[in-house]
Amino acid sequence: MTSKFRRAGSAVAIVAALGLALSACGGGSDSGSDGEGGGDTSSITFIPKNLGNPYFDASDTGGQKAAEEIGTTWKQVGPTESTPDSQVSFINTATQQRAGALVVSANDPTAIGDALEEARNAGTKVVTMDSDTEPQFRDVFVSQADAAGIAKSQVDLIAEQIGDAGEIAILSAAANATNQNEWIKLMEEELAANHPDIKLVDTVYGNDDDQTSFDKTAGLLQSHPNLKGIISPTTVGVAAAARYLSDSEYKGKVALTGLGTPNQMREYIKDGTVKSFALWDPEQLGYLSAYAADALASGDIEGKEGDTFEAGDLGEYTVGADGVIVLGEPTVFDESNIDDFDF
Ligand code: RAM
Repeated sequence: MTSKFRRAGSAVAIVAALGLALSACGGGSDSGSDGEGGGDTSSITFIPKNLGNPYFDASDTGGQKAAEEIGTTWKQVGPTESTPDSQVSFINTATQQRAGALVVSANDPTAIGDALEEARNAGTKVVTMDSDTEPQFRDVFVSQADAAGIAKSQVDLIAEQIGDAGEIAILSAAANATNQNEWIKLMEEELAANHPDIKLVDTVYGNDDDQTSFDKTAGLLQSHPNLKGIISPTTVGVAAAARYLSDSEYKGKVALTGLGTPNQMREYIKDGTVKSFALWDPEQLGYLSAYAADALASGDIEGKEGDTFEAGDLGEYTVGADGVIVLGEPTVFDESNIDDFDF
């Protein structure tokens, strides 16, 4: 921890403590409603793509932990559906409440741009995490891992499972999601460059909704009788697809991989529906995002390339080109290690 950071951190803690004493109520977290916490200029508001996704609940836990360490407040609010502008009203409320910083996983690269601009004009710092907006709308983007590395690992996993040949499909999240669309573009490039015998026959969107993703899986299997594998680069999609496959004639015949949480995928690894999948730690992503948000809100960093800040247990991070901060490398989960993880 730099001394500069320590000073900023304790100032934030004092402001937060005063805020709590004045309002004589517990700080915000996890309610899913906007609350009335107004005017705590060190507070951090987390707006995931949608509520009810264990992935974002894990990020919320990490953010909350970091906020406690820092001595500020953190709360999660957000829409029930991951549609392009469903986050706008939550951003506007946080702006009116003069939140110190927003941490947002964007459902669309531009639809929330005006609302974020207003927030920043009012002095609220903006961190995108997990799924970015266009760079002009935020101060920094906390990225889970290098996008090309994620895409390559998804393609490598399916190639390994289907003998590097045959038809595959992608079951994605929302059609406009910045993160999934970037990974899909890079997966297509990777397939074209290194896997000439794999044919991507369809890409469908489950909107990070369990039932929609389940139904889209059924649709893919019906429309493509020769399908050999599915890649689902969304924790909601891959779990729903695994549930469908595990109880169908396709179990063990159609391969499935993607980005999933070990807790949601464990039973499908154990029952043989899924051989391997990947992810980073979403709790760490929330934790790092909260530290980045606080470093911006306290004036410790501006979000410029080369700025450094301390992120608690994770150590020091440096802001890279275009304001991007990268958490680390994804992990591949299979039968041999799935029980070592709990998120
Ligand atoms: C879902 C969301 C999130 C994505 C993960 C892999 O939870 O779409 O944005 O990063 O999957």
